[in-house]
Amino acid sequence: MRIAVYPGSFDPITNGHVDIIERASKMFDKLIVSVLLNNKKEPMFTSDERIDMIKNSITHLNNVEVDSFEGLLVNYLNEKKVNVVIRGLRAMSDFENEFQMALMNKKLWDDVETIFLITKVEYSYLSSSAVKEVAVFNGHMKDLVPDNVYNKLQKKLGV
Ligand code: COD
Repeated sequence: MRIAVYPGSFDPITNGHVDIIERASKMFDKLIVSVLLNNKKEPMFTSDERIDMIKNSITHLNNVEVDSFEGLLVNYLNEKKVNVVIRGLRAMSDFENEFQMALMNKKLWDDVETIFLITKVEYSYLSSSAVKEVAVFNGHMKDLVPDNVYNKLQKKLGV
């Protein structure tokens, strides 16, 4: 069985993430979307909220599981017996960071392979932080995130 892990902060999941999940789910028998719990970035949403939002955004995909992990990604991959990591690339600015992360993971576990999926043009400007900023200032973000995330953001921010 071909299995891959798509790790991230997903704070919150955006339409850009969903697009990567949909495309990766067609390439593998099973895709595990996994949320980092002990992120050094201070998240807006709790891990349970982030996991729920991902689950609610991918109900149309039956080979995708949602999970979480703490600590090093390679340790988690080892536990799961999965050696393929999916990441998304938007721009050159992503590349540097992603390249470094992929090399570090490979250094820690030589069997790890990272597959980069290029964003769709319409999502190339989209990030969780941009969505949060737009939401805080009550800007239009209905087209940027799944409906359940839009509702959750509105509730959280009281807008
Ligand atoms: N279009 C395409 N791809 C996108 C889009 C978009 N619009 N938005 C985001 N993405 C991609 C990102 O480029 C990224 O590849 C992925 O989706 C997830 O994005 P985020 O922002 O939700 O998650 P990150 O980048 O904060 O996740 C980082 C990890 C948690 C995976 C990483 O920090 C990690 O593995 N930490 C564990 C510690 C570890 O093992 N460290 C060693 C390696 S340095």
